[in-house]
Amino acid sequence: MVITAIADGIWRGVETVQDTVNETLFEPVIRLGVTGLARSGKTVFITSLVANLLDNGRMPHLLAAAEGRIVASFLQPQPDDTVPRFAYETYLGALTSKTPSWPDSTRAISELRVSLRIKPNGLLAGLQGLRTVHLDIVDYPGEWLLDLALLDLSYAQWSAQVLERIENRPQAAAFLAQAQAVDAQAKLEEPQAQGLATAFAAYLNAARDAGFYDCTPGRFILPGDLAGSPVLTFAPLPATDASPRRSLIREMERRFEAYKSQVVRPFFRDHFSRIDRQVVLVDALGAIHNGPQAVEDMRGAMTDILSTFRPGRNAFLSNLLRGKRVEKILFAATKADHLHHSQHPQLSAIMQALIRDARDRAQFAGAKTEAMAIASLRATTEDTVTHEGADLDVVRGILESTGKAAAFYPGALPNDPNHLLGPARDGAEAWLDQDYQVMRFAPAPLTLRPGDGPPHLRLDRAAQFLIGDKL
Ligand SMILES: Nc1nc2c(ncn2[C@@H]2O[C@H](COP(=O)(O)OP(=O)(O)OP(=O)(O)O)[C@@H](O)[C@H]2O)c(=O)[nH]1
Ligand SMILES: [Mg+2]
Repeated sequence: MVITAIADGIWRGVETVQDTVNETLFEPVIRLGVTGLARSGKTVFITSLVANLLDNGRMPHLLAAAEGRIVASFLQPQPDDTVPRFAYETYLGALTSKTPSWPDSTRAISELRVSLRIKPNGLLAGLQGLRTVHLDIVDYPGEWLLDLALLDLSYAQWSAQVLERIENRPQAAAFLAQAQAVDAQAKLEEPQAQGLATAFAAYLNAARDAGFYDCTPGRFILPGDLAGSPVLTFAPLPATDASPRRSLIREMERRFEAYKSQVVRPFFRDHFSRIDRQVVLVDALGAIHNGPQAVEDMRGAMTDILSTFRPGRNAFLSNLLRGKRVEKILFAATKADHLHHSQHPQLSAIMQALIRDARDRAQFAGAKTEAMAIASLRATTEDTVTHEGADLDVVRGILESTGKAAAFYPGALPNDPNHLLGPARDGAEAWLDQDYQVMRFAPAPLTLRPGDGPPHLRLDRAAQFLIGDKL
């Protein structure tokens, strides 16, 4: 018995060594980060991407798929044991059931590994056998990226910045009144700290709903399992001359530092720093519908997100990355199936103008960036109707609110993106000559041919940009 156990132990050891050698030498791993602000379409994107990699009949612009070189693709256990698994089967189930529905909102990080068996191409095609490429997809909230800026600030600096920024925002009135009323130098009373933190979180949520993106600390909006813990029980307070021991302000400062070291840094260290390719999803049509202010905010968010990927942006991060950097970043406007394809070039042009601007402002150099308009899961069909004597390009779908079929025309996007971005930059209150509508369509019931994934728009081009060169 003992001998078997030893032999078994040795055998395992050998196996493990072999596995690691195999993995690093012959089985490349691509870590693809998928992020975006709340409701931007991350969960639907990953679900449809994976379904379309497993059945790649609808991926003609992913070259390896078009050339028939993806011989097999399958889901595998992910490498990280402590990160929740992306609930692929549940989400796909919801999207493809008889009465399809969109997946529920997700609030934290999750991960999924898809492995692809690939036939090599080019000169080596005849000489080499099949290769395995692992794609580790990591879904995380874009709000967490914006926390990077906090690392450079002391509690006093952060408080001053936030209080100035929110001074005139109606959503912040209740919190500000509370913050002015407390005696920050008095001894800490926990209910008071909790009251301030709750009011501050309520402000952040209201601001986010009003379309502001600068709603950090990110975990106040997406607390996950940290809800109620001291690292989330702080708020900005006006500066005081002194901060006596055990005072409210001293404790707030301590918790702010704890948030940085125990929440922000671990995320960047354990997850962000390992990403090779990144897609940032943007609900551009939603922002355009909300008006110039929301578009300007979206531009700001894209600049801030891009600047987190700038090597040297932050000492902590440069040290962590030590020269490793994200190689490709795709900004994708999602839900393009709300537009007839005759308007897709305009939406793409708006995204391209936004990222050019974000690159300039973030002084971004390095990773290859690209912008496009996609629909992860196409919920509409196209039609042309006659309206007041003229042809109008519309999309048709089932409205989520009523369950009824409807034709929808969102408004004409300008050919020159500056006609939208200019007024947004100049602080216009409303669009001058257009209103842009949005509608929520339910996912359409699907009948898929064998080998086909769910219908989409340009998901294959997105995949080609992100991982095509590694297949
Ligand atoms: N028509 C259409 N709607 C989409 C598409 N992708 C997402 N949506 C809509 O956008 C909503 C949000 O999509 P999710 O994928 O859940 O977004 P998320 O970024 O994961 O959201 P959170 O988990 O809340 O951060 C969905 O419920 C749909 O209403 C798409 O390709 N087409
Ligand atoms: Mg989600």
